[in-house]
Amino acid sequence: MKRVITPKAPAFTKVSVLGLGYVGLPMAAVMATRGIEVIGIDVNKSVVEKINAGGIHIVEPGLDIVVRGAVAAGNLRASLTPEPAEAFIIAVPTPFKENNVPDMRYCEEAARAIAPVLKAGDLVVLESTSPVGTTEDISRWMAAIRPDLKFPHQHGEAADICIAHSPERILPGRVLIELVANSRIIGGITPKCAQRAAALYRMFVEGELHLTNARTAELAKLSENSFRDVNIAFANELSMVCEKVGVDVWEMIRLANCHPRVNILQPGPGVGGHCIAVDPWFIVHAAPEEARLIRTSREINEHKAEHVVDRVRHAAERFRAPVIACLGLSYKADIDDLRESPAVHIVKELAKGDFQILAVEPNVHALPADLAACANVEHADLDDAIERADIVVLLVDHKEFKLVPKSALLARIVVDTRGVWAGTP
Ligand code: SAJ
Repeated sequence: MKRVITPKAPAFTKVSVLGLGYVGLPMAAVMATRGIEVIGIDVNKSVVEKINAGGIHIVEPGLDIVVRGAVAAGNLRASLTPEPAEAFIIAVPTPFKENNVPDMRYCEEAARAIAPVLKAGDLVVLESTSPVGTTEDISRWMAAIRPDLKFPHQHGEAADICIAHSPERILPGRVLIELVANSRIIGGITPKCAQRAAALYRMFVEGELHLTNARTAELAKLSENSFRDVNIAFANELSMVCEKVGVDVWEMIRLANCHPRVNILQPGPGVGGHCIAVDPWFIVHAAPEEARLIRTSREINEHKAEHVVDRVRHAAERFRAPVIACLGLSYKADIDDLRESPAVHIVKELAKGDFQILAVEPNVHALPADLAACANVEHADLDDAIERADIVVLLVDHKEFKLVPKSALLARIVVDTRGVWAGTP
């Protein structure tokens, strides 16, 4: 008898992504390229319109082509309001409030927005980096709106809805590669929730999927970013020690790293971005007595920006009306993301002084509103800024800045926080 092999039905055919930012938009676009019908939801009307026109609102290598292709193929569209789907991925910001207390308002709003369109059998995945317990909170927030459905925090494996946490791990600048290649942690409120979420990620992730419970997944993500923060704090502390004892920190770290078990990270003007500068506080907030190293590291990294401001102010004392070129505003090289950027903080602090500041940022069209409002801050072109400056402060190691010849810096005081021109007098 001839055996008929029927192709396996895809685990999910329609998925909704809430939050079309640095994480949600690439994720939505990549899923769409795998033939899944993807509806991206965002509260920002101009973002929705831009995506539906095949455009993007962020800078990320290759993303424009993928989004354009997915929209043109009819697999990706954006909307302001959620509609029924088989799976919902929440990728909204999780900032903190005053005193470093986590602000879970966007997650709660997303959960409440999804609840009305949920049906038995649906999956909800929280991707946003969140304090321990948030995935269970999502379940509670939705249960309050949908008493007709059984949720896993109450009904365990008998629940109608599966809910899991799968924290994103993508590195801005390498998003499209890492989204597919990186391994992922998938933490379910129940084992069935984890299995169901794994079936979704298996549709586009080539890296390994590690299944666990939601609370472990939440803390693992916070620990990954805290690990990096602690290690950068070590490098930043060393940079200040080196300044005090008259040693070139870049050469010293390069040599120390020749040891087979030593790998010191690079110092900088502080740590920025929406992840590493924020997430460690979620651990400190949950366990303030215990998380002493994590707290101190955050403090060192925040202090490093103040230290740079002091150095520049000190250098400026030599001039009657100092012109200061500040190179870079984003939180790291070759991206447009200004969130929690130490460079922005440093420029704002310097703007309080009696200086003329020339801010150079090739990845943005205009200065952020609060800097544009400062009468003594000008968005300048690189060559013009260096030409006019008494002091050149290198804040971000953008590729354009690496090409500046040392000869262009002669007769200027250089404060190089990234070691791009290490060895420059
Ligand atoms: N930095 C240094 N020295 C270094 C490395 C970084 O000063 O040696 C600074 C950067 O300039 C930047 C900040 O640290 O201001 C963070 O940059 P990053 O490249 O280390 O990380 P992010 O914030 O862009 O992305 C991180 C990643 N997490 C880890 O590497 C553990 C990424 O995988 C996460 O997905 C992302 O956080 C996130 O969204 O949580």
